[in-house]
Amino acid sequence: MPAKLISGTEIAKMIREELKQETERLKEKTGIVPGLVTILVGENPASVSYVTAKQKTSKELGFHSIQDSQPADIKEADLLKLIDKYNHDPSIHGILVQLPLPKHINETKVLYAIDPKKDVDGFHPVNVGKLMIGEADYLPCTPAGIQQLLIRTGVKTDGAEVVVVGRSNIVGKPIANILLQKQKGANATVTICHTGTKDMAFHTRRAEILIVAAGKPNAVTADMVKEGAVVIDVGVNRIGMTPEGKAKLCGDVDFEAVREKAAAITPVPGGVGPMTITMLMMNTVKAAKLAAGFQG
Ligand code: L34
Repeated sequence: MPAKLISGTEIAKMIREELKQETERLKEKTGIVPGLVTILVGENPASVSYVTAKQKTSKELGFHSIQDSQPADIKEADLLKLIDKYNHDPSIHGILVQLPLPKHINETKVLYAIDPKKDVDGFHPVNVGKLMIGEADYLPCTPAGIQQLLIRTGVKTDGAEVVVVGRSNIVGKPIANILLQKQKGANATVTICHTGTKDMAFHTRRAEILIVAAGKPNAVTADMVKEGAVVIDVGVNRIGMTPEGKAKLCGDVDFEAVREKAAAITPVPGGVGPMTITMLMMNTVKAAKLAAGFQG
């Protein structure tokens, strides 16, 4: 029997409905409107598409939202100044600088410049450290979205064998850390595979939950997957254009073949992507609540 599809689109919709109500309640009780600025440097088509979706969603939820687009040749110092302006703007609770940045800009420096209280991406070293010790205020959006997908589809992580393919700072390392915590929706045995791994299939075949963030199509094929596994495909690869001029997307997993073997699988598009955007909204509501000292 082919795998059950885990619809990120559907689950994201449910969470956004909850967030919309939370935003209204916050406004009612405190007069505070969650404020989000998305900073986009240059015009990378994928980044433009993601940031546009983030803006659209934040408006739908009733946020105060600002799109700040900057030219690809902006000086690093000017970008840092811009961030500092938003650090001091009380109407803004969340600051997102879309990655990747142009090569002449030091990404680490930029991430350090964001006030950790407004770091709704969870990329500032203070927040990365807090995650490591199980004290995170903001979980990075893609990993947080993956955890929500597992929780809300009733996939048991407690004691599960989880294998993560990929060790990036924005997906691989944080999702491993999240699922490792002695907490609800976590407490898994986690293995991380990467380009230095000797026998990738040896590890992936043991996975009850397989999370793939390798950044290339067909990084995981059916022979690498255990019968009955839950497969989360984080990849978003642009592999051409549809006749209508839209980007054709595929994940990192050989979807059709793996679907015959897995118990459940996320599609691309419509899997992890929409969850990433929704978790940004969740973090922004949380940032506004923390700023307001609002517990409800
Ligand atoms: N600072 N940079 C920062 N924060 C992030 O959380 C991100 N990421 C990643 C790239 N850079 C970032 C995103 O926003 C990846 N990412 C992201 C966001 C949304 C989607 C995919 C990746 C998404 O919505 N994907 C849709 C398809 C969208 C399309 O047609 O292009 C999907 O259904 O998978």
